[in-house]
Amino acid sequence: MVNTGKKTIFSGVKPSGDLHLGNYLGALSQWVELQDQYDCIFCVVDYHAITVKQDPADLNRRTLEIVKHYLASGINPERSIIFQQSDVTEHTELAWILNCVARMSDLNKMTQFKDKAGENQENVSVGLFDYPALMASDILLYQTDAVPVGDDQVQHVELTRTLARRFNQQFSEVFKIPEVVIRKEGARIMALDDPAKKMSKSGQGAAGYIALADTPEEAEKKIMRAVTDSGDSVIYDKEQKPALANLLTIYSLLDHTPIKDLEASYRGKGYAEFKHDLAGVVKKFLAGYHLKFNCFRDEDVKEILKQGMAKAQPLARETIAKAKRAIGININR
Ligand code: ATP
Ligand code: LTN
Repeated sequence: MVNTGKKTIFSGVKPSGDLHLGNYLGALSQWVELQDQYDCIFCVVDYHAITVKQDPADLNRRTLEIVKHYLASGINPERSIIFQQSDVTEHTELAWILNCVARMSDLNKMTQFKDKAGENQENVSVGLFDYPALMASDILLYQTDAVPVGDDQVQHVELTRTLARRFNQQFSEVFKIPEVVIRKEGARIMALDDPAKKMSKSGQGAAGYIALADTPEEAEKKIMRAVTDSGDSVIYDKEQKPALANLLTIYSLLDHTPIKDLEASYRGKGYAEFKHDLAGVVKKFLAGYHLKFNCFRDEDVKEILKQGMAKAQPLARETIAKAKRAIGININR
């Protein structure tokens, strides 16, 4: 990435499961739009995936698949850097330094750890607990201005800001303080079978999420079976009708139609008609998405990752050198 004077965006996805519509609407589709105004860096964060057990062959395959999702969503590797986290070893190096700045009390506040570890806190990996320090490292290495993520990651970006400020104060001004960017609608797509839970690729049955790899027919069935609320008028009301609000959000984002217009066109019509049409919208979206996804070959993806690494590494090296100098390491060389 040449220095264009534009602000820098950084974000990433873990290669830990099937990507779903929540990932697309909350993250990927937002990234695509940001490419016009920012220098963007999109990472496949494989070291985050191994915080829970992964099958090695699956991890490798999924890493390439995530890149294909980036490309199918519209990320342009000519404009944005796409790379694999483990290819740039400065990520784990800075994570260690940040581990020594982070306090137990910072990490103990992280709700995602509590959700993921559940009752099993003593037996999960230390990596799962410490994961936000690695995420902070990802972001801070690139002097990132803004981090577009879904709502569930906001707390981790806030921690990143805390660690950056603390480091700058304790040593010297090394890191830029990043802002979080979340979309107004779609930052938290909910599970189709339970509107109180976020759509998630792990820890949920397949009925709750539409995988980007689902066939249009599978997706149609999931939409038709999605839970709805009592009543039958198609109105957006997050409190009274959380399931319908979620479906309206999905419809609106995929069809590029404001929710108000959808409410108007379904006035006097029931849920069944609405769901039938939404299923059509989702099917059409997935069919187009699969056509794009299937165009990319593994060889092309590996080349994109190689080029991405070559662009990301010098940026990461510059920051880690500054950070090490600030803490008194490598000062004489
Ligand atoms: P898991 O659900 O297995 O914990 P995840 O989907 O949260 O994983 P990633 O795949 O790394 O984890 O997330 C990629 C991006 O998608 C993140 O920015 C995350 O905030 C966003 N995202 C994940 N789930 C949703 C959702 N239900 N709605 C909106 N955005 C989401
Ligand atoms: N923690 C995120 C993935 C992630 C990320 C990042 C997102 C790792 N490093 C840096 C934005 C910026 C997740 O679980 N979705």
